[in-house]
Amino acid sequence: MALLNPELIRQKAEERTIDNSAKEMLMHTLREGIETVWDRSEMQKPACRFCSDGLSCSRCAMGPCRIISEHHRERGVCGADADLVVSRNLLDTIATGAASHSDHGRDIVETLYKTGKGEAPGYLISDEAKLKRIAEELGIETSQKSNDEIAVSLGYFLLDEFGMIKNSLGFCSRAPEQTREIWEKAGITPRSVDREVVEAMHRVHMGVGANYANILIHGLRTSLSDGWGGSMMATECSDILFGTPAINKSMVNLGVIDEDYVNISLHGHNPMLSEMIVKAAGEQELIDLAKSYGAKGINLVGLCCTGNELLMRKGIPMAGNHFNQELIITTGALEAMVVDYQCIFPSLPRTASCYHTKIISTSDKSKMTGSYHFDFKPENAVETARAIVKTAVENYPNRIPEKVFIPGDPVELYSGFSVEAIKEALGGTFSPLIDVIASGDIFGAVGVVGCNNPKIKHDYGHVTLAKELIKNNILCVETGCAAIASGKAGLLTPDAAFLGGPKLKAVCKKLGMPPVLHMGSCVDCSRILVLLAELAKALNVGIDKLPVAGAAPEWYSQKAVSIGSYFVASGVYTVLGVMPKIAGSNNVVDLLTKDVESVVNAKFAVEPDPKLAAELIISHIENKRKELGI
Ligand code: BF8
Repeated sequence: MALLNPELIRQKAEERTIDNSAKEMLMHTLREGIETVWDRSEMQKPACRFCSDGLSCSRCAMGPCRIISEHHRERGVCGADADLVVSRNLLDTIATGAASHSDHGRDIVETLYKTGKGEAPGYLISDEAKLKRIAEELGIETSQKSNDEIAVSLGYFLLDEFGMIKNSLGFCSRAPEQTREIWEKAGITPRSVDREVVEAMHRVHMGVGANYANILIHGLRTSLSDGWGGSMMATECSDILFGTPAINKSMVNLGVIDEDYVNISLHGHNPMLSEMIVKAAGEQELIDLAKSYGAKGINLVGLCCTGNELLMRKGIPMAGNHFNQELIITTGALEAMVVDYQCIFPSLPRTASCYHTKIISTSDKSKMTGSYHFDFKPENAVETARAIVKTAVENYPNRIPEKVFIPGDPVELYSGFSVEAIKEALGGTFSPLIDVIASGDIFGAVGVVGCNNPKIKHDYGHVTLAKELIKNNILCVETGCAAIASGKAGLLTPDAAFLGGPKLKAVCKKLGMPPVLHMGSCVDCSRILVLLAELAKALNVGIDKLPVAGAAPEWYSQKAVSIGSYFVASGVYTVLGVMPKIAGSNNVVDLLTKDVESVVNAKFAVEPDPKLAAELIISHIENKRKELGI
């Protein structure tokens, strides 16, 4: 039901987000009675305490069970206690996240393979040098081979990394020796992608894993198969196919929607779809079709991580992050939202039903009730992308002008900070970066990553943490929805250096760089791993010795749990802004926030207040600097 009191509406919007364009749209949705994620979150309250604490189990048909120690229900029907129920649930969560990133990676690797085979018309090898470099790194002979042949060999090699026979992951050799020794000693060196995920599913079956610590250690191994496996493959092969990102300038927030154009938003994660839509939308025939309907042309805008992929490589404007996905529909000026998979609200067709917007699903893994479905595959990518764009253009005359409401002006941002782009900007070597870290001009670096979650005011966690860190001369490297939040808040420009501490400000001024660097989508957290590995190897230490940290201030997704776990397993202290569902087991909490440090020299912390999270991180970096003697 619509809220009619304007003051209440303004207050509610203020409570929900710090994104000004989102605030305007939220007031609009509240006035119009259009349901959003915040409303649904309120309707779900109060949350079940057992579920929040990880103490409910519905894995088998003897249950469902809830562990309630004060009522003598200390064990489920199978006999599992709180530690086991919580740890099994958490391993399930990590495996889901690792599987999601890695299955995305597999789709990209398969596209590379098919491109080499000539079975994916429309796709090209865009970065030939990177194709050769990665192939050679993995021991593939390249000198006598054409690019297509190398793509086939590399694709085959990487597809094999998912399987069970090799029992090793090629990209793990990128980690410093000291870090790999820690993994070996702890028994968490990942053996392949699918093996770790399948084994995780096996271990959570009733009557298999019955020791919480043993279960959680496998969680770390599973997450490493994501970070140094599936996600890294997704990043590297996307760069080969679509180009390695270089520093570029673009715009962000809901204001990138242009009333005069056919607007299409690209939402989801996998660039194999969105890159083809970009090509199709550039075709004169489709632009002319748009003009024939009275539009000035076709305007593509990104959302979430597929948006990040396009922003990083092509400078396509970004409409926003996770919690902007419903609000962009309510502008009334969106002809189509094209989605692939992950982080797409299943209710989008319902939201769109109030407008003319068509939700177009494209993956057979991710069909949605109420969407228009196009079966997109590497083999039919060109025709399907054209058909999708044509559908969007033909929907333009259905737009209802009275419903159009586009908030504010977009904000400028810089993105494209791949490891290669950072190295190039530093003059072809990481030495200048290491020097400024050693001198203390950059006190440390923090990977701020992850999502939006209604438990934290939209973007407040990300932006507040980033501001606190840069104020303390700490460089932020960001991915996913965190990076988009910083973009909307104006932190991704060199001018934002004025918000930094005096030392960081001077470094940013000298190098002309923003104090917060956008390193890409969530699978591109693997770029952060590669950067850390390069820095650690230059200093001849393990990653655990670096003055760095990770943070996920507003995480919601299983993928974010996998990222946090592989950060920690790689030696990076990581602070979460939202408590995972583990509070029901003190032993699990202690293991993850204390004892795991004796295994991988890193641990988790949970701190919802971003200012306090910054304090934890600063003191951690101080300690690491002392240990390094810098
Ligand atoms: O993979 S940050 S809400 S869009 S899960 Fe999703 Fe979280 Fe955004 Fe990208 Ni990542």
